[in-house]
Amino acid sequence: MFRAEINHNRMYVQCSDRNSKCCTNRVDEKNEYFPVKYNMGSTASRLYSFMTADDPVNIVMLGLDDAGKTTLLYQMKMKETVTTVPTIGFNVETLSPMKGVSLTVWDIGGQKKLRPLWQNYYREIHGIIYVVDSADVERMDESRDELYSVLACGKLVAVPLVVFANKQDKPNNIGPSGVSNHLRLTKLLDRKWFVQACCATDGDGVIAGIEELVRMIKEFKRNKSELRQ
Ligand SMILES: Nc1nc2c(ncn2[C@@H]2O[C@H](COP(=O)(O)OP(=O)(O)OP(=O)(O)O)[C@@H](O)[C@H]2O)c(=O)[nH]1
Ligand SMILES: [Mg+2]
Repeated sequence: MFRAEINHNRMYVQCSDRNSKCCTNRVDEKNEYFPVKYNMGSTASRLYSFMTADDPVNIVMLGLDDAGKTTLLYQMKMKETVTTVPTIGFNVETLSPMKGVSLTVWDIGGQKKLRPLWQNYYREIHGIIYVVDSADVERMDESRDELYSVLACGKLVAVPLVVFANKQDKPNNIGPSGVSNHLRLTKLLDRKWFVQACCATDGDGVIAGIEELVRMIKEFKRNKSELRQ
């Protein structure tokens, strides 16, 4: 858990576990959110603004609680399995999954009471990762409804989507085509999307999904800049 406060145009972030405090320049006049780097619910170790990067690629990672988002984030970042706790707030990491590519990934807590907050992170987003527990058939409809609420947001028009059909190691999983059917992905005609089977705990399928997302984001950015010309 951490607490953030604004004082004299500086942002202070305090972690309850280590009682560490650090600050950065205030970056958002509207107080919408602040780009805080926060590691796995442990230490507010770095603070930075992705807005100042030359060619930022910002990705929001969403999905129901327990889908495996945070596990996936750190598998992407460190190629390791980490022990997670339910995310209250968010984790953010910058990844370099391949040469010349730098992605800022925002992993937002998926508990029901936190989902109304997802929309606070939809600014300047170039890609969406949606994580599904492929073995949680009971909550597949809930997951689909949440996905469609996300995609209905005007700030995410045409933003490419990769659905990670996670937990493929679980014996009762419904596979990527089952996830695709439940989520009715073929109905999505207004954006590029892709379903990737994966296992966040051992890393299977993770890189393949990211490669596909990067390919789609490049196309999305190219189209956007062509439209501006
Ligand atoms: N068997 C299996 N378990 C997984 C996999 N990915 C994640 N888990 C487990 O699922 C549980 C939830 O994982 P998290 O990454 O914390 O889930 P989350 O989506 O971040 O959840 P919230 O932060 O509450 O939104 C943990 O016990 C993980 O170890 C997977 O591929 N296979
Ligand atoms: Mg989490």
